[in-house]
Amino acid sequence: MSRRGAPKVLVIVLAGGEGKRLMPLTADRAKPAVPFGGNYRLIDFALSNVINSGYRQVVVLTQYKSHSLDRHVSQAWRMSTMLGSYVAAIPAQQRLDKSWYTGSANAIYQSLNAIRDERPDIVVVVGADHVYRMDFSQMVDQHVESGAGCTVAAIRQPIGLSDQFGVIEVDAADPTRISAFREKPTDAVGLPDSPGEVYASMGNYVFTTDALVDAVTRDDTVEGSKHDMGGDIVPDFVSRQDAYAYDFNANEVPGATERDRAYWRDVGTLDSYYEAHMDLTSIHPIFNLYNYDWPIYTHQQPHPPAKFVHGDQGRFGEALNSCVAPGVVVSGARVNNSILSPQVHLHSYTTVEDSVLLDRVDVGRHVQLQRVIVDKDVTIPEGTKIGVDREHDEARGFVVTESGLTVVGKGQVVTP
Ligand code: ADQ
Repeated sequence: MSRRGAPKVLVIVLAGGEGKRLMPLTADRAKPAVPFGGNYRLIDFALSNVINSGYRQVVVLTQYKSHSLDRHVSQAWRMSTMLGSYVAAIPAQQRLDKSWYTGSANAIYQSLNAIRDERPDIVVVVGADHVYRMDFSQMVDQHVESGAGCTVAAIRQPIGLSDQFGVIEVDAADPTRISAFREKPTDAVGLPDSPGEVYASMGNYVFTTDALVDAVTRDDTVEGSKHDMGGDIVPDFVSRQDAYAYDFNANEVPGATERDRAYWRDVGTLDSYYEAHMDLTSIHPIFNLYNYDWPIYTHQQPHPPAKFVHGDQGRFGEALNSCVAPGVVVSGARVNNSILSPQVHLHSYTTVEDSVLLDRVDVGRHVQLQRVIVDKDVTIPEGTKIGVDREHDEARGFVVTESGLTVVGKGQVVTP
C-alpha cells in the first residue's frame, strides 16, 4: 500500500499486436502506432486514460514493427523520473529464452521483472487500440472491494460482433461475478434483457499482483495454451470463480457528455477505423475531443496554423464538417466531412469528401477523393479520381473493403 492507504498500481499497456485487419495501415507500424484523428496515435487514448486516472508507473510492451511506436512513446510520453513517474516502452527482449512473445499473456510473463522491480499491489492491464475515455481508478476501487483476483471491464455490444470479443456471462444473483467467458465465440447467446446484445470484454483488466504473476507463470507450462489474456488467462480465473466484471456504463469521467461517456470503439478493422473518424466530424461530435477536463495527450510537431486560401481564379479554399490539423494548406479546394492531418496540402479544383488523409499527403489540382483513407507521404497527381470506380482502384493496387472504402498505403505511388 502507498502511504495514503491507496493501493500501489502498475499499469501494463499491451502494444505488441500486429493488427492484420488494418492492413495496409499496419504494413510499416504496430497497430497502437496507427495515426488517428489528425493529431494522435491510437495508443494515446489508452495512455491518456491511464495518466488522467492518476497512474504514473506505466510500461508499454511492444514487439511487432515497434520502431515508430517506441519513438512516439519516448517523444510524447516522457515523464519526470525524478518523481518516480515513467511511461517506458519495453521491446521484446528474449529475456527468458530465444522466443518472441507468443501471445499477450506471454508478453507479461516475459516482463515479470518490471512487476518485481515496482512491487505493486495491483496491476492494471490495458489494450492499446481503442478510442474511449475511462477512469481506471473506479475499476480498481471495485476490484479491491470485491477481493477478486481478476476484474474484466465489460460493455454491451451488438451480438453480430461477438466473434471479435471475449463474451462474458454473469451470475444471475451477482451481476458482477463472471460465471462464463468465451473468447470470440461464433454461437453467442444474447442477454436475457436484450437478445440483440452480448456483454463483451473491453480487453482491460485489473489483477491483484500475486494472482496475475501466478496465472501467467502457470500458463507458461500449460500444453496447448495460446498464452493469450482473453483466450487463456481470463478463462482460468473464471474456472476458479475468481473473476468479476466491471460495467463500463458505471464509469464517470469529468466533463464527459452523456453521449461520449458511453463511447468505446474497437478500431481493429479498416471500416471501424474509418467510422470512428466520421464520429469526430459530426457537428456534435459523438466522441468529444474538446473535453479539456480529460485531455487526450499526444506529441505535436511545431506546425503553423491551418490555412485556407483562394486558389486559381479566386476559387475558395474551404472545409465543412471536417477536422483540420495544424500545418494544413487548403488552396482553392473543397473539403467536406473529412479529417486532414498535419502538412496535408490541397490544390485548386480538388474535392475531398468523406475521407481521412494522414500526414504529408499532397493532392494536386482537379482531384476527386470520395470515401478514401490515404496513409502518409502520398502524392496524388493532377486529375486523379479515387473512391469513384472500385475496379479502377483495385487495378491501381489500392485496398478496397467490402463496404467500398478505398485505402492508399503509406508512400504508395498513385497514378490518375
Ligand atoms: P484482441 O484485440 O483480438 O481481443 P489481441 O490481438 O491479443 O486481442 O490484442 C489485445 C492487446 O494486446 C492489443 O493491444 C495488442 O496490441 C496486444 N498484443 C497482442 N499480442 C501481443 C503480443 N504478442 N505482445 C504484446 N502485446 C500484444 C482482446 C481480448 C478480447 C476482448 C478484445 C476487446 O482478447 O477478449 O474482447 O480485446 O477489443
